[in-house]
Amino acid sequence: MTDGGGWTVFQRRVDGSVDFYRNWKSYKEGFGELDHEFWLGNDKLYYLTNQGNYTLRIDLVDREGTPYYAKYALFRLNDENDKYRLSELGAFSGTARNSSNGNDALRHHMKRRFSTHDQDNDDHESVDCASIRHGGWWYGRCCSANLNSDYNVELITPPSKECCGGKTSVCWNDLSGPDHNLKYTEMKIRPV
Ligand SMILES: [Ca+2]
Repeated sequence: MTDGGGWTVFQRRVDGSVDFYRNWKSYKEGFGELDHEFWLGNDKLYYLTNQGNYTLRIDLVDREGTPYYAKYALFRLNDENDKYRLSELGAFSGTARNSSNGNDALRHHMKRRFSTHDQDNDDHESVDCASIRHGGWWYGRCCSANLNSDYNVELITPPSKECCGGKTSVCWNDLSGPDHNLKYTEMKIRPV
């Protein structure tokens, strides 16, 4: 019932009980448990986000317990032929951004195609981002947010431009605090 309700949740990380380091077919079809940790599936996300215009909301809690959210006025995926490209990401509102320069971590991933360890569709020629960052995602070179990486609530410092200082963890750069490592995430959509 966050923010007026009516949201369809398509991703959640809570405790690391579900392995997110999975192949293309698994991300295509979805995995996990809907009332716990899961990925709804790229085919469903494509179908849902092309029925009309959808808003994306992402709720995050860092390892210290500080909550953040990111909201995007528009969110859309292309189909499998275009590797589930993140084709639309509208204007940002929320708290999950760098307070000094206004950057939000998902912006780097706009227009990127989805990659898994068995399908390198990223924009990094010399590196297989999904393999080194452990998880399916819309990688560019490689990521400034990665909510499908390994669940890992150790303190990871210092943060760098690359997600979580190059370690594998559920991460979102451009938070106001020093720690970009997350212990809770939820991604959800709602018709505009
Ligand atoms: Ca690559």
